[in-house]
Amino acid sequence: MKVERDIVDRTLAELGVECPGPQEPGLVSVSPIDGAPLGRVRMHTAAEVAGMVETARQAYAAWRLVPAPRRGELIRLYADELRAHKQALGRLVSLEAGKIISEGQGEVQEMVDICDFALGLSRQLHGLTIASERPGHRMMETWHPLGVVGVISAFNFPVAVWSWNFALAIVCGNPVIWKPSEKTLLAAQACLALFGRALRRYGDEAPAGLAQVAQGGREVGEALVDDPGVALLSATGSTAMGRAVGPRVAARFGRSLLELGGNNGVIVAPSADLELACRGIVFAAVGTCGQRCTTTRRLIVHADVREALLARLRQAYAHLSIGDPLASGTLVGPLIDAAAFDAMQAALREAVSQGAVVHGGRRVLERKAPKAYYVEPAIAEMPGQTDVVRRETFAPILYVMSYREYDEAIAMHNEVSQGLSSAIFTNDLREAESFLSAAGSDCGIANVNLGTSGAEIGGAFGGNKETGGGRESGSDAWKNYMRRATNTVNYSRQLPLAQGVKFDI
Ligand code: UN1
Repeated sequence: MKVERDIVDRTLAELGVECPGPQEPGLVSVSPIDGAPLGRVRMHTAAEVAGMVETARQAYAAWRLVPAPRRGELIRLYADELRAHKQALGRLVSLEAGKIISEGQGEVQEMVDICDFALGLSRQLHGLTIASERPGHRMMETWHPLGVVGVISAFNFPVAVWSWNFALAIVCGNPVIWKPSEKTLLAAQACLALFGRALRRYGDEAPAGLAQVAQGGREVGEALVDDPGVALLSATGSTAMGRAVGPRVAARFGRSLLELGGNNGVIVAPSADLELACRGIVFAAVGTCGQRCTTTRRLIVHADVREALLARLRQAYAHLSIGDPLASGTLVGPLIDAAAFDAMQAALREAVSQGAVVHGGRRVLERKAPKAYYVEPAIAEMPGQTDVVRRETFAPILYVMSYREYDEAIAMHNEVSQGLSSAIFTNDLREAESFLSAAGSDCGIANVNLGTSGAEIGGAFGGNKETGGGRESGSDAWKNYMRRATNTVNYSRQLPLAQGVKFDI
């Protein structure tokens, strides 16, 4: 299997991505499809990041004064570029992250959707008016732009998650500095290039430095984390990364928005439509080769329907087409790299040592693609929720446990330390409502009769517990990117004090 150079060159040219000359310090982007280099980007130093923060601070001073609906217009123009180049950008996502074409395109659609949402929001950045206890007084809250936003994103959603942050940050009046994953460097350059085209159409109102990309390794990320000029640091990645980033940003009283690991469970009740459940589970368990933070990793199935469901799942798994994500008909592309493959194999060995019966999980296509890592998605039948099940392994492993009583299923579901997404398949109204209730799923996302992945942008996205608590994308997530002021106006001729305090001078 080999990525054709011609496709790469055409894609990069259409998107306006220019690779630096060989004399410049660079980072190489490698395709997980065949393990071969796709291109280079210029690498930045920590000192350069400090310069970017300074540029962004100046941009903020000007951009915050542009009326929000005018800021929205810039995002509208950006969405035009994304619509026009959806095929090419989606293909680049597939080339760099290894997702199948439909999922690559879907990711760009997610960008378009959040831009549309942000555009509407640019006329809706509203605060409350609040009844004052004092006569002749009015109280209200106002939302102001926050400042420079830093975004650290992961390889698995190389463009969508950044754009959730970017589109909202821009309409909220903030410039963004983006440190993409070192595995998806070119997709970030492409987003920047397309935004550059939108800026040219927008005209002079936009200051320089609204969107900057800082390419590099850990030191570049740390420069953003530690710079007091970065008002909000939004980071997506592992719980380990969040554990390092969160306290450092908090130490300088910065704001952080963390979207960390998930260990998403699905409960399948005896009344469930098993056909629907099977389809929902397979997409969520093997889509993006198990490398979404919303991937279904745990299946908690009622003992009475366990065999029937497992038979369907095994049948579906046996017919999955695994291979070149650019080829039509493929459902499962490669893992991102050798380390991901090693982690998957280690988890499967550990599962076996903890009593698992494993189906699938082997490497395939090794002869055709010796430097790439294609795997059969695995189903691991577990004796219970053992240690390996409680950990997030970023690979297509579906751990299966059974239950007898509904309460037991909920307890098992909520027992893990992560809390991103969850689902129940049931036709029992009481179970469905209970799952969504205060005593039900403890996750940030809880679904009934659909899978754990593939959320729409209109809702708030994020999770609880070790998932970090942040909420991005829809609903009122925009408030992360603004600072709130409570304002009281006295339009009387008296000066009554609140709480009835007397202070006569
Ligand atoms: C992620 O994996 O970091 O809900 C984001 C989903 C996508 C976003 C996933 N809309 O699966």
